[in-house]
Amino acid sequence: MRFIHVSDTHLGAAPYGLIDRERDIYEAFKEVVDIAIAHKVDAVLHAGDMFHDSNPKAAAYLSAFKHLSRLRSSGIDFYVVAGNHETIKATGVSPLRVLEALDLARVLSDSSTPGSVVFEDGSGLKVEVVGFSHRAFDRLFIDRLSGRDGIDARVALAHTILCDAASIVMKISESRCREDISGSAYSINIPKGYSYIALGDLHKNWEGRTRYGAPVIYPGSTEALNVSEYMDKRYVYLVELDRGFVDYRRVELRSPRPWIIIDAETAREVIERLNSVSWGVFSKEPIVYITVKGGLSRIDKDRIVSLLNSLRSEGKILYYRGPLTAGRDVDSGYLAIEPKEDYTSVDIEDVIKNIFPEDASRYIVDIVEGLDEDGIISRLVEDKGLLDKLYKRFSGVRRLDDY
Ligand SMILES: [Mn+2]
Repeated sequence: MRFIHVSDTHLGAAPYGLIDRERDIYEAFKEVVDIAIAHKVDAVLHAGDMFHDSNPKAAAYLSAFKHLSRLRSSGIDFYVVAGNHETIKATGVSPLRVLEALDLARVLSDSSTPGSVVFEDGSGLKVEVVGFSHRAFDRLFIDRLSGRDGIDARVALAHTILCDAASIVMKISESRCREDISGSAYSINIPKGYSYIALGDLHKNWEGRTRYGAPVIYPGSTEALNVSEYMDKRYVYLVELDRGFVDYRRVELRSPRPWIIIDAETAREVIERLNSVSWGVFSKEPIVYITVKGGLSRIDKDRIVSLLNSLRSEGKILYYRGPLTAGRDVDSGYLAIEPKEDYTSVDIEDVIKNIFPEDASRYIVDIVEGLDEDGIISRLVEDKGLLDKLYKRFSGVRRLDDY
């Protein structure tokens, strides 16, 4: 079986609020589908955050419909798990289910339950793909596979943060990750039985192994949504599976927007670097991101900005962030000319986990997200101990009619 592993396409995102950047996102998704068709794969495995939002805009749906239809006409299956971005908030229907209803995708998991499918390729090889949405991620570490018979190979498809990867890629401390995510969220804790672990959620490329030697792979997002996600190249993985055999390699994407990152000591250095760029090498106008150590005078700032503005009006660069005109620049000796982060979404689960006792937060997350799969509300009503805890937590809060 041959498949493409991709993650975090974030259809519908418009980094920095720019329409050109939204187009970049769709172009990257188109390229992923082009690659899958060119390599004549059996399937595409998407590890989540296919959409940027749980209520995607029309253009995002259009991109998904258009390119998934091309996969379908080429006889290529599309399997996906839900990431945190597309997870159901109130309606209980993830946008991925719309794709499934149109027979364009198979959603393996978009709740707290994992799900799996058995794929049989032309040679009779049976591969089970076990999917874990970001709400089912903890099940990835539980040593209990489906127990189906006659399976030749298993692949895990999961949207989750592993602390060994995050501490390197996102520079989050391991202890903080263990507290925030899970103490067992490590490559080495992924159980035996998988030939390949296809992950999503980290927007940068990372490769690890389970203690049994299976590759644990984050391809990274198909576009950088902000400067912290910058990599000079972006990838999908081409994976070949057979009985007792796995081979995988990175396929570089050509469409992602280039960046010029300048980390300079002085204004003069910034200007020299900008003047020495060979603009002809770029297939798209780059985004410029500049930091200057040592502070800048107003004149130097004006000089840099006027150069950037002329580069932009000549169509050589797409975007830069205007300089800070006040604040910590000169005092701290550090000025950042940086794009404003557009990434302001708040994970409701994080908020709830901070407010409620741990065992209660699980119920409340589900209720807030409009799910009642396991009869949560009726269990909550019956669970006297839990209600007591909630009551204690809020007994200090004045009721509305006390005012
Ligand atoms: Mn993501």
